[in-house]
Amino acid sequence: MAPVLRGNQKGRGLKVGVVVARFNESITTRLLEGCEAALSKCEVESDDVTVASVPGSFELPVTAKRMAESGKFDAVVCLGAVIRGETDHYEHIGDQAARGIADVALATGVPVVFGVLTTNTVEQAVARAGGEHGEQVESAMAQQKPELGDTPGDGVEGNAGYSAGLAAVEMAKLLSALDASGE
Ligand code: INI
Repeated sequence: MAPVLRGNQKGRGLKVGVVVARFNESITTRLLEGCEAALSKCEVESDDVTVASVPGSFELPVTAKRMAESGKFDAVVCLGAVIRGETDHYEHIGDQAARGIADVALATGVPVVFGVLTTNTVEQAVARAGGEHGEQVESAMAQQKPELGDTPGDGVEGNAGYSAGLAAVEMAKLLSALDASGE
């Protein structure tokens, strides 16, 4: 069998940009906490993390694009919460955010992670941001450092920001391993 290249969660030295939407801020703040907890577990230095705040999820792609094009970041994480109950244009905002984020990753070659919740209700969004009291983030922080081969979401599936942080590190490491393969 051919060897399988896979990223890992050893994030020391990586530079990560995070864009977080303020719309539904009580939820996106939890996502940001989860993301920062994951990056810290991966030993990404806090000085190597740049966080940009934007009004809503619609503004995530253009900001992620500016970060990705700067050449300063190994990965970019986009965090937002689009909730159906609160808007008629839920579909437009969710779709444009998803399409825009995918476009930025493909156009720049920088991994751009989709940490945007799209839910029918506030309760569902709260649950996917770590639950009422953020227990999942706290328990994530108490865990051992992730092992090589952990899957994004392991241990703290309840916080999509945590999963997004792990995915950013894994993808940055995979793409650099691909660049180095065959050298
Ligand atoms: N932005 C969100 O991130 N989530 C939402 O649920 C939402 N709703 O419901 O409208 C939302 N709207 C704001 C939008 O992202 C832009 O900030 C705004 O349209 C200005 O461009």
